[in-house]
Amino acid sequence: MAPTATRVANVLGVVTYTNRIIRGRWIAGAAVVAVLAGACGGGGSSGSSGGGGGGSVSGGGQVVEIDVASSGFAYDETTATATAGHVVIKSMNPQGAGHDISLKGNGVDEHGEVVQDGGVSTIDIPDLKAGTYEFYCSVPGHEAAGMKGTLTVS
Ligand SMILES: [Cu+2]
Repeated sequence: MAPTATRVANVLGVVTYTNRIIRGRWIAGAAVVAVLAGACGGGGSSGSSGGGGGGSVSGGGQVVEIDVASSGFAYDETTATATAGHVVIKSMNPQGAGHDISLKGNGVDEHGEVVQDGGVSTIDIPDLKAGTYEFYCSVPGHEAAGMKGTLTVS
């Protein structure tokens, strides 16, 4: 009886040990996935991007960020600038209410997708000419409520 009991105990011990290893690996794997997800997640909680200045992106085109304000019918800024050429305007909307980024003036009439909860509305204009444009939210009533600003392209 005693040897058998010992063997059972050993087997249980091995099983427990094995479980620990498997669980440990699983946790380590999950951690790696979480880190990767965080790395790819992008934006979101990266805080205010400051002046929202332009920058270039590998895909080509100057990126102008005009995020929606944390509340109300407004963007983070009422003015923005860009250099003539390929311009991509990105507007992250942190609100639960839907908004988009639209641009009009000088024959341009572009609308980004209506997004919410951290979604990004984007307008991609291959050849934006120098001039003064109005960026605004095209959801009915929002532009009239003040959700607009001026984009100066030079
Ligand atoms: Cu809006």
